Amino acid sequence: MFRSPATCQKAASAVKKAVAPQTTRNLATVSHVNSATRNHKVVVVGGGSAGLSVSHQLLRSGKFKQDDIAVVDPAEWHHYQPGWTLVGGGLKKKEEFRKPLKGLIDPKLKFYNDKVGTFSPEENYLTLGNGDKISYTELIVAPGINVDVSSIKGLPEALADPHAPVATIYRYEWCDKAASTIKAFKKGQALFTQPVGIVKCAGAPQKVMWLAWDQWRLSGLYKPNNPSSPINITFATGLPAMFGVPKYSKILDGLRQERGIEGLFQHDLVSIDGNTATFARPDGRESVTRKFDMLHCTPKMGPHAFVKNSPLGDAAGYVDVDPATFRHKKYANVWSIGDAAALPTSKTAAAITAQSPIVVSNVIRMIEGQTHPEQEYDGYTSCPLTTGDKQVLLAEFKYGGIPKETFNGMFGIDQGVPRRAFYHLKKDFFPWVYDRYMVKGKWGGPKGWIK
Ligand code: FAD
Ligand code: UQ1
Repeated sequence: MFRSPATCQKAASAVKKAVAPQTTRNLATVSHVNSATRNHKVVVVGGGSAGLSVSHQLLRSGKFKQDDIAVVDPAEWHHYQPGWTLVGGGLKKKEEFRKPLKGLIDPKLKFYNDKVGTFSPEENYLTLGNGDKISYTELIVAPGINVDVSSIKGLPEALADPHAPVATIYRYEWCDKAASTIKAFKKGQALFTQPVGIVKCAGAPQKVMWLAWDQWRLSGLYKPNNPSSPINITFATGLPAMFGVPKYSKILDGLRQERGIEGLFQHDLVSIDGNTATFARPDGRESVTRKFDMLHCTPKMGPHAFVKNSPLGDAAGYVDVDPATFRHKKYANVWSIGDAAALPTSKTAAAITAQSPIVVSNVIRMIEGQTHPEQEYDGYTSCPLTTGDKQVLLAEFKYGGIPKETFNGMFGIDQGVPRRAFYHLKKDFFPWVYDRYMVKGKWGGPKGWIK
């Protein structure tokens, strides 16, 4: 049972002082917030994959009443972003993967359809874009990351030009342009890029390439290792390998070679000018230019400025949390999961299926007067790699890039082998279970449905 908000806040503050002595708490500052509805036990920043999962899992615990939990998000639409790869590959329509955000939020949650402007973690409140202050006992920060199209010179203009054969599945606006560009492409050099640095779902830049490869080879436009092939394909990545986990990287590189796709490693796209792409090289090496006739580009990504410039960000701007418990390293009543969190694992919705129940359990413990989080995260994440030919390699791994394969554990199936069953998981099952269960707080990923 919960105590009254005032008692609860005092108790929570006392225990938090004990565990985070460097944090100055001043609940007097909170009390000047004049509206009771602007005072919540838990405030969740972001109504994306993480924010919706967590806020509904908290609600479903039965421990919260009307407006105890608030969600803050300025968006009109909620997107199932993993679907954008399927759109780029010509398998689905983009409208299938968005829904009005308001309609996904349980009426028992208080929804502020506004952006967070600033955080004041010393004083347990944040401000909205309209200047209102929202105070909290526990704060969960999950606003995702920014896909920075302007990180590549010339890209915004090329994306906006309907005649330029340049697209990206990384933004709703352009994922259907990726599909039409791939479909219309009949001859010449196709270039697919991946930048240095953190991106969401690190496999997606090559997933769309494999789907394009599949279309072109089926229509006879791509012939591997054949000089008469109308289309040639290059994968240019800022990274030194096809994928961050050695087991899967080796298999994917084998596919690349077998299929005659050129690999340019440690090539980081920095600008495009007409049909010329320029790549930065590491260790002071000369930049490289390449001509292309079609480009699928993955922009650089990074933390939102309002997180980066706040007291919550680490040196790189991600929310500075303990990678096992999700508790902020400085502010004991601040938590973060999802893309915005400084977690050394691949940023995916699959990872959020494992993170959400843990942060929910830890936050509830704090609200109930415990001092230490109990549950710990092992870094689980997954990347279902569409490899073409209606197959998917279901990469699943934990911290350290160590494979943690659900179906290998259950049935002894090696998930490094691309399979048709995994293709249907990716194309049909995951979108369905996300929509019906995950955003409602009822899906625990590899652990199945949450009771
Ligand atoms: P998001 O889902 O991005 O949500 C962030 C929310 O925060 C948004 O609603 C936004 O409006 C809100 N917000 C932003 N700024 C503010 C602010 N100032 N105040 C309040 N709210 C704010 N994952 C997989 O598991 N499998 C895949 O196959 C896969 N493929 C992908 C393919 C592509 C092309 C992309 C783009 C992503 C893919 N992902 C995949 C990754 C997955 O979509 C993300 O990891 C996941 O959506 C992250 O969830 P999140 O809640 O942290 O952020
Ligand atoms: C998952 O739960 C999920 O969410 C619905 C995905 O889509 C975004 C995934 O890609 C993956 C891999 C999972 C994990 C679930 C299982 C059963 C492996």
